Amino acid sequence: AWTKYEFPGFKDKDDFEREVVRHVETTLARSIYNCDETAAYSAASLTFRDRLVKDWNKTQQRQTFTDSKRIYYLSLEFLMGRAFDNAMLNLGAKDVAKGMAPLIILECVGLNRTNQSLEGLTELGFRIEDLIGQEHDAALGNGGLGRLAACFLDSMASLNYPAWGYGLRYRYGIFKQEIIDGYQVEVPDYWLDFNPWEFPRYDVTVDIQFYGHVSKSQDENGKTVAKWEGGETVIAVAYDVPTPGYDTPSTNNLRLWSSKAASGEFDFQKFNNGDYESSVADQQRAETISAVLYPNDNLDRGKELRLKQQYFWVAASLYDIVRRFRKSKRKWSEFSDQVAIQLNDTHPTLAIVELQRILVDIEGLEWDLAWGIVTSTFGYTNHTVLPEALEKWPVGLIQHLLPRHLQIIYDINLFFLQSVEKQFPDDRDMLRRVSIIEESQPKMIRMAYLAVVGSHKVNGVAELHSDLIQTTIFRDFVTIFGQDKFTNVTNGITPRRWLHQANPRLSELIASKVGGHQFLKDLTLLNQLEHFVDDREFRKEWAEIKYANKVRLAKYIKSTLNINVNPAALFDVQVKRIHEYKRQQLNIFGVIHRYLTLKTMSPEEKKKEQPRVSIFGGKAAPGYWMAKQIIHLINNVGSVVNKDIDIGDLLKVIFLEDYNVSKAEMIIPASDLSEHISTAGTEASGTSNMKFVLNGGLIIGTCDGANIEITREIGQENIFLFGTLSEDVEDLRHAHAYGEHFIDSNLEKVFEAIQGGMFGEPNDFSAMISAVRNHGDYYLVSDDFQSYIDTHKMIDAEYQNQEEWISKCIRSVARMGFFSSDRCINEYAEGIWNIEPLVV
Ligand code: DL6
Repeated sequence: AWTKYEFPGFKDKDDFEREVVRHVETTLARSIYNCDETAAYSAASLTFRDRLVKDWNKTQQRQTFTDSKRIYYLSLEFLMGRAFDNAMLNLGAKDVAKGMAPLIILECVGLNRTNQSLEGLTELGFRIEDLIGQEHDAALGNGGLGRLAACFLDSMASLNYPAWGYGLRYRYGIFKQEIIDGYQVEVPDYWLDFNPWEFPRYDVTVDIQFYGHVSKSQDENGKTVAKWEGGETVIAVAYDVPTPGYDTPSTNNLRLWSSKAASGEFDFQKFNNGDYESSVADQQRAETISAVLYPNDNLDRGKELRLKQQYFWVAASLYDIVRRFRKSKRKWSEFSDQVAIQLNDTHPTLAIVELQRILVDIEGLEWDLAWGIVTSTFGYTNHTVLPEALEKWPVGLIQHLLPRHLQIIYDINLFFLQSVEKQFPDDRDMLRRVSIIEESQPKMIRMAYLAVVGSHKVNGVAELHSDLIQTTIFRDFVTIFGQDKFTNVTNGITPRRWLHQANPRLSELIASKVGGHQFLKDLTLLNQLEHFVDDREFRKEWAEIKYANKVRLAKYIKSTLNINVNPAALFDVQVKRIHEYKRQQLNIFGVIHRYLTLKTMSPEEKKKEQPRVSIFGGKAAPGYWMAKQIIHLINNVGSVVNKDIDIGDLLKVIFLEDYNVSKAEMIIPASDLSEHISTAGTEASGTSNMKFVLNGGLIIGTCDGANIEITREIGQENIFLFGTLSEDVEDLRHAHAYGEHFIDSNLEKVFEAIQGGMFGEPNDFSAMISAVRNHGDYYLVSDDFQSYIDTHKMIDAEYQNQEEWISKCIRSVARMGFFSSDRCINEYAEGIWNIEPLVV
């Protein structure tokens, strides 16, 4: 039975409005006569925040008093997006905010609410949507990995799990993307001008040590004691962000660390000597650590500052976790009964080494006892098998930056290899293969291996991906540790943000059919929608909502790009990071093929064609040249196609600038079809595929990542699958390299058009074509091209039967219950963290 949590927020609308006005006047020190949208947003946020903080305090107190086990989620990225709307919805209090604006305006113009008709004044007021639009996205992440962490925070709070997130408070999140003359240009994203959602904790600081040396001595019992001395110290300052659950008072904490110089503001001696620049240099150097998010997705660049970020963050977080544990006065052997730490990819792997250091060097525990505590505390989630994304750090760099940690890593490796040697005395090569230290030039630390050795559970993020890690990169480790250590937790998304917030009309329509909003807490309740698939009226309402969402996106396209798109056309969307493995190049080649085909058609033939809008969005890592060329080609194709009067509404090609979470909330509900077309075996999971289907769009996809499980759940008649299977990928790559490489005539025609200059300077795109033609076509574009365009042809035909199309969409949504991040978090809680909910 589900009883709705009554948010003890505001007595009524007036109560809320009074507080908003108070915040305008006192907190913001603005006159009510000078209240613009930014001020109204700020005051409304602060008003909600006041309530949120009460729940937050209660949650934290309850967790402390009950001394319950907590999960600590360590992620270098939290792609939170906006907090205001989310807070209102999770608290179930959005309705009180809707009428807020007129009051402020009434006061501004000196009118009394009671004697004026509101109708006449509403247009003077603020729309809640506009206030929501004032908020800067908290974009502390690159893509899927960071957004997953944000969905997990939502689910952990909603399910009442005592959980803390730990991350870095970057001053600059992921860069803003501008498109200038078709090229991506990066602009810094300074997002902290006014952020009501964080609380600086100037009293919660940790000294973080770097560099220095290690001295060893004997204690009174003759035991060798290592001491890490010297070097430099940087201070970590905590900033806390409350993360509210949906329909529960549980409000967890996300603690983000900011770096600050240990030596005060700046060096006065240098300052007094007139050496102004270097007087602030130390301060700046320290602050640089948390200054900027590395903008690489699925790509490891091995920069020293990145390693510094990683250690700074894990050392501060572990200090905090251990400090909390110490307060409980429990024995160290009970540590993992109280603490579970999940490593979101290998970025926090140094936490394993740091905890071992704390236990052995500082607490004086025996190595084996300490190591037992460490391994039972950590779980590691792998998010990629791409070789270029697997983190490795040069031994020399770690030696320089973290000399004691390097010794510990060597010891961990030694004891591990000794046990492997015992287990497999006849397999000498095994030691080389699984060693945490890669014997290359220079020697490298393989962080994924360290994470596997130091954790009790290792999971992939979709079934295929979890199988792949067990049969490829971690194959030997499965042999060594046994199957039980390896598991799968298929990713999920929070339906609160990705349906209720992003698509409120659809959420309400669904609620009206499935017995209210409970489905937002138990997504499997969506299955009741199956009963309404044949209900004409319901299908009509469903279609109207989709159309309205498309109209909204069309207006946005018009306002930003000055291009008219027809909302009745099929909206075909690919929004995600730009990467060759995600194959936006396959998509744009397909679009060019469509354009060339349309150009050969007679007016009668054209009339039968399904109009399309191909919509792209996504950022390329600034140093990823090929990805940037893909963006350039998409824009160039758009500028030719969009003004071709022979083509008109039959095809439009749109590149939406600066794709981020807020834009996703607008784009995803407007999609008819979305593209999840990675080369099989390369996309660990994908989560936008889930968001698109949940919003009543169909998908075209390869047999990759979570597409496979989506197919299993919604039925293969409701998804458009094409392309090579993962088990055939290696053979095809081999064939390209050593056999004959066949490129079919349709793809050749596309290449000829590009090389003939139809879309601008051909040389700009010769590397992209060459990658397919002459360099082994690693991503199998040529192999999959024909089936890709055939599938699109089939889609065009199916789209024409709108009744059937809508039925497919409804059926798919009805079957998406599995993909809630709540299910996913329950699996982690039970199978990895061994943790229980704690109701506040
Ligand atoms: O698990 C979240 C997300 C998956 O959905 C994507 O398929 C995968 O590419 C992404 N992985 C990464 C790995 N990057 N690093 N470092 O972002 O994880």
